[in-house]
Amino acid sequence: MRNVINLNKDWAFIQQDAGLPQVMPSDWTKVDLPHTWNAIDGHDGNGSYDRGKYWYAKTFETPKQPLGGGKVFVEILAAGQQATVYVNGKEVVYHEGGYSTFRADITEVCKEEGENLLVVACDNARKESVYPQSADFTFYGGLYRGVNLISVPDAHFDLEYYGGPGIQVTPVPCDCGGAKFDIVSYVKEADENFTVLYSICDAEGKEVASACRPADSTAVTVYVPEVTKWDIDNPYLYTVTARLERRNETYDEISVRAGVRSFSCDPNKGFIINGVETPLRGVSRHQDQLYKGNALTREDHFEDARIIKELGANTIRLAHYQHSQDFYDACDEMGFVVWAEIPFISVMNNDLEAHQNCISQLKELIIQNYNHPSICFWGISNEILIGGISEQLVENHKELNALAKELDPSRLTTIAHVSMTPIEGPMHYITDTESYNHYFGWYGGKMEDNGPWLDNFHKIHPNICLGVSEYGCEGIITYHGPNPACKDYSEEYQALYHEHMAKVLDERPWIWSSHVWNMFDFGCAARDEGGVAGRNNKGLVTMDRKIKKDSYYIYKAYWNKEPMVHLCGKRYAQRAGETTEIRVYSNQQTVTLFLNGEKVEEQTADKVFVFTVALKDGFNIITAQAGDLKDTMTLEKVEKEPEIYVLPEVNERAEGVANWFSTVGDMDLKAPMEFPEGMYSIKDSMEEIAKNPEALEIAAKAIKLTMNMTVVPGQGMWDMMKGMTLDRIGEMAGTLAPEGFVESLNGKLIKIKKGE
Ligand code: GCB
Repeated sequence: MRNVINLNKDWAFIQQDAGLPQVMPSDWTKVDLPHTWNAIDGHDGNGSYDRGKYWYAKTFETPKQPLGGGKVFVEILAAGQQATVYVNGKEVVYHEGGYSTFRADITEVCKEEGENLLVVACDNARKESVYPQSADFTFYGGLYRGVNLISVPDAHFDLEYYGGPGIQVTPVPCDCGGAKFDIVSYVKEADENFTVLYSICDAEGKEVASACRPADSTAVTVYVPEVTKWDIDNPYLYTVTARLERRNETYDEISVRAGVRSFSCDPNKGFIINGVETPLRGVSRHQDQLYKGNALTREDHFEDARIIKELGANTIRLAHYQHSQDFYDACDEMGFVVWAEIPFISVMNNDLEAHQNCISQLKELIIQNYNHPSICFWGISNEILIGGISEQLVENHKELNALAKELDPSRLTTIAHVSMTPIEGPMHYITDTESYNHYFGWYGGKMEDNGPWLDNFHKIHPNICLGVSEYGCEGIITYHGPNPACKDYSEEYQALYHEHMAKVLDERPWIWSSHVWNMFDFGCAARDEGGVAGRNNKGLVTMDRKIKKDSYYIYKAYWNKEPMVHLCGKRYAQRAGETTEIRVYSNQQTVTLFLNGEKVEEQTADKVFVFTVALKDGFNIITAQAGDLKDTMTLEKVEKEPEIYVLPEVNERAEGVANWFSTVGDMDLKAPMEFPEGMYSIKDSMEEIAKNPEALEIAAKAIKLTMNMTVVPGQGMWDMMKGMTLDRIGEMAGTLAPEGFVESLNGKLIKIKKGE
């Protein structure tokens, strides 16, 4: 029989490229898995993190099959980002891609008696041909999901095909109330005496159907006369077990869970599950937590899923790579519709090898996760036009899409376009559904631009199923003020932005899915924004999972049917001024506000209730009440609000923009821009501009002043930015660049000669 032995305990680790040890090293650090060496520096704000080739070692005894013979595999659940595995000094597998499972047959190199030495060299240094290369998150290194040994008899279900489970189950509901389960399993080294027995059990463990097939022809359709469907509110799971039998003995056994559901997308009706139109409204998630990095336990994954469930979301985009089986399990069990994707992101590398890496990561994603009923969409790329478009890029997308459809005709494909992807062009109609990442109201533009943009696209492309794959803005719970504005990083602006977006999306059920960027703040070592370096702070919840920001509750009011009332501004606790605004989010019709026990007002509204109150000197108790529900906070009236409420940079940048214009001189900012030959201009890429220190200084200053991004060649977000031209960056900045700003930038650049 199969024996799976967990090897997570008692590893030796060294954060040096120490080379292959011949014996178990005694002077390395003792660690248990899951483990990453970037748990701290991956988001500590230091500007960089350790990317290198580091070594793990562990001893194990060769597991034995009762009848002798058999095979032994090592299973690495993921290794960031490239890994070479050795057993007793011999290389057994090299794997590229930091997010998928891989295995190696180590039977021949294991010892008959005594201990074997397993060594893994993990490497998260940049490798041009392995995705991701440039992206807004930390590429953690290490054995961060764990390692197993698997011992099987000679005849067994396949373990070597792209790290898959050896069985593929496709449940298809029938109109009659039953379902057919198309099942195929992959058997290795079985002779004519072997058969495969299939058994389908319901959620209570009762067998509801079975089948038997010869081991050399395992495909079968099994019919279950009455089924309970897998749905968002009732994620009902069947278990399908395959047993490899020889006479009266089970040689190998595997089980997977399966859910019976039908789904589709329609450009006008949005997402439909089991015949019911159900707009998908939810969040994106990265797989890391504060000071744990991506070395998360099954409990950590389930806890994240529970927080998302409490929000009331019905979908999760698992960005930007394959996540842990634990998380897909949680989604199967809790009823989320999942968008799973590969890290083909930001900038395409033209090398054939890089394309092959995309292909192998897509194969692994689909083959390893095929059976999860929560997954309905395969995402083939994210914001890939940041690096510009080419015929090859379009071809590669077509190839990836065709591959996804070939491996899995039962699901839909999708793509996350970067905001400036032209509305017309070759990137459309490749995948079954499409989505845009839009940050109007944060990086550029106004939040009010979102609705009209979506309506316009829908009008131009009435046949495209359109979703919003990302939208969001930073919210840092220290910053507050009475007049929240874009780029002030305040908790209040983030909440206002999401109030707007929640409504825009609620009013457009034809949008097949929307995903807030992001559910949780996450690690991005290169970032330095809003006074919190090393992280992306667009989460609705902080990276330590301790604080739900006000923006979390607006979605709870929209999406979670359980009655709730939430007072905003609890952390904006010391307030100045004659009056102050109190916002309340609730899914109840009527909310009453009390100040120090006295009723202020009763309001009837839809989700957002806004009251104006005059605080008394000193402490004030504010209570919001909706039916039996209450929420309370204490606010202090002060002469002057604390300085820490305002990020110093916010004022400095406003002054900086004004000064910028004062140095423009008598340039006519309304005249058409000129682009003289041999001179720099906004049409140049950042890489070109970086060749001239003067041009770079001007460009970097403009980007800092408008978008608050720090540009230093070779550092931080440089990889993502270097291919972009300044006019595209100007487009991104939108209204953050005041009128005449881009013209004045061009005016400054065209005075600088190229090649000097
Ligand atoms: C995006 C990217 C995502 C970033 C996000 C941001 O569009 O897809 O990886 O983290 O923007 O916050 O800028």
